[in-house]
Amino acid sequence: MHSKAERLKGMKTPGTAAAVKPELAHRLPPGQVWTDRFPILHEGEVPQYDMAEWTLRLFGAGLEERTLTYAELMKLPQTTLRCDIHCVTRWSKADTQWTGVRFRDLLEELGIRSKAPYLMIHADTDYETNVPLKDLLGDALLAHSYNGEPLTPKHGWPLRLVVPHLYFWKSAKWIRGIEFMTEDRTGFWERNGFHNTADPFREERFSGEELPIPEDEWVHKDYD
Ligand SMILES: Nc1nc2c(c(=O)[nH]1)N[C@H]1C(S)=C(S)[C@@H](COP(=O)(O)O)O[C@H]1N2
Ligand SMILES: [Mo]
Repeated sequence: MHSKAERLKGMKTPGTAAAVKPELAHRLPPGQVWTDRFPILHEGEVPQYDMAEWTLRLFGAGLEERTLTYAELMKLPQTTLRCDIHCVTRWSKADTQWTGVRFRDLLEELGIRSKAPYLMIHADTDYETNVPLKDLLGDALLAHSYNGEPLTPKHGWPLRLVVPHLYFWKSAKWIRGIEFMTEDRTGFWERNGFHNTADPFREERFSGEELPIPEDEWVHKDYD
């Protein structure tokens, strides 16, 4: 029988002494391994910003377009979130800590009552990912800090989304716009073979055929 679990058991993960953490076993989704490092993954270049020009745009079905400056965002209620993160390339990282504005607090503070059930998160550089509204009304955070320090440019400074219960490609770095939609539309990875809903505990990695991503691909990426 084809068994992903069997193959993973025998897998070597160079440089990741933290791969086995028995006390955290119940928090590790199927097919994942823990890492203590912080891999850096994205398409395209790390963007550079003039913060005097930077804005976050909210638009789409059921709301008048709104534009927030960074200063305005920083004045909103701030929340620190501690969570595990899970990348589809099979690394998971436990107890990461993010600070920023909860998505639901943003809606509340801006008086946005749109019931549009789907959102498209627009990000640099030419990245977008779709997330249902219901997945953003819990812990999801628009984060500007990691472990109490401003995000590094490579990890999404000045602002990234963190949706802890979905695979990490939904947590767009360098976000610039949030679009409310009456119907679902697919984002970048969702159009390119990744699963639309992306629940790591249901192992919703791919939408059709498995993509040929080597199981240790992430080990060879850039890290912090
Ligand atoms: N703007 C943007 N955000 C992105 C990506 C991207 O290519 N562009 N990649 C996603 C993927 S696949 C992952 S795993 C995480 C990685 O975040 P990290 O580099 O901080 O670990 O960012 C996500 N957010
Ligand atoms: Mo990813």
